[in-house]
Amino acid sequence: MDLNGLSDPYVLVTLLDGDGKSLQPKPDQTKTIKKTLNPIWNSTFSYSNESSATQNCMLVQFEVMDWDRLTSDDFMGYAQLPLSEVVDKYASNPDVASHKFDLDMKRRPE
Ligand SMILES: [Ca+2]
Repeated sequence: MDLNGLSDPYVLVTLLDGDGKSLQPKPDQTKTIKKTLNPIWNSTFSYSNESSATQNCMLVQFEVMDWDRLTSDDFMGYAQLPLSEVVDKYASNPDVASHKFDLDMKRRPE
């Protein structure tokens, strides 16, 4: 959080394997939303199911960062979504085009 009580959050999205290792050369990144504590990114990232990263993905990790102009960006928290939950939800409602997932943000790895 910045001195003004707000943050400039963006999210790094990373596909992880079963050991929690990144499957991408670098994470995907949302745009930065300046001076807010209630960001809405509305970002879309596409992953081909033919890529080895997608095929080996077990978790999708979302790391929320605070962009800072003069210092390195601050880590704010993270959440992980098991891909099995996504598959289960779509399998149980195949006619629904999109689904919502509730994610619990954590401050540090457990
Ligand atoms: Ca900041």
